[in-house]
Amino acid sequence: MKIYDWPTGPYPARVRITLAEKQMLSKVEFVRINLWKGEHKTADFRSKNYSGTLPVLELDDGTFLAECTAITVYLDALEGNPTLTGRTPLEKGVIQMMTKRAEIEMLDAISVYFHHATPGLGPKVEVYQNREWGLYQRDKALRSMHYFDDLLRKQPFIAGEAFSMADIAVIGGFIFAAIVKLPVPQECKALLAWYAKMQERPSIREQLAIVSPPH
Ligand code: GTS
Repeated sequence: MKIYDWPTGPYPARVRITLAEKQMLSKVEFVRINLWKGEHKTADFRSKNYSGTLPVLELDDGTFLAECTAITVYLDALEGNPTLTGRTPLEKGVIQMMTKRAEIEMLDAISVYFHHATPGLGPKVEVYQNREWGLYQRDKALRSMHYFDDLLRKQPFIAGEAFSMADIAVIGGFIFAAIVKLPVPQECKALLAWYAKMQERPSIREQLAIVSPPH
């Protein structure tokens, strides 16, 4: 298998955390696509992923799977513990719901802020920007941090009682928040305590070191 990847990107980090959790990192060849040079917007790359985003998983039979959630569902079904997408129908449903919520409310919102209200990937890549939309999404992301904080006052993980793909999606939000310098408010104590606890997992600690190496 191949993963089209960018080492410091929050979304590719989600899939690398998944691979690490499932002890599958060594089974994958990583192919670097330089986001800052716009390599993800070329016709060749779009033939692999119409949306022109990373990561993309290429299977040995030539199938391309894009979207972190879809890739995670696929990898989770392949093998190994822990299960990241749930065992029972209800667990599966809740994890999908919370992953989507983490994306819509936090990670994707921060991404929109980055691409629209900051220089983003630079003028060659950011061909359309709408600053007002970006700032609106930044505020939405900040509100979501309070939502996740409230949630984590009542339960240990984003989707309930067990670590899952939804936790990894919120970790992606933290990674992007650090890139755009949007600190999680100090009053979000449960969210910050959860983040500290997440870093006890080697998969997350190691990937955080790659996305934001110590200076
Ligand atoms: N919904 C997609 C997913 O879940 O995979 C979003 C993927 C995405 O936005 N990836 C980023 C990207 O390709 C990579 S990174 O920001 O994490 O590095 N962004 C480039 C762009 O131009 O949007």
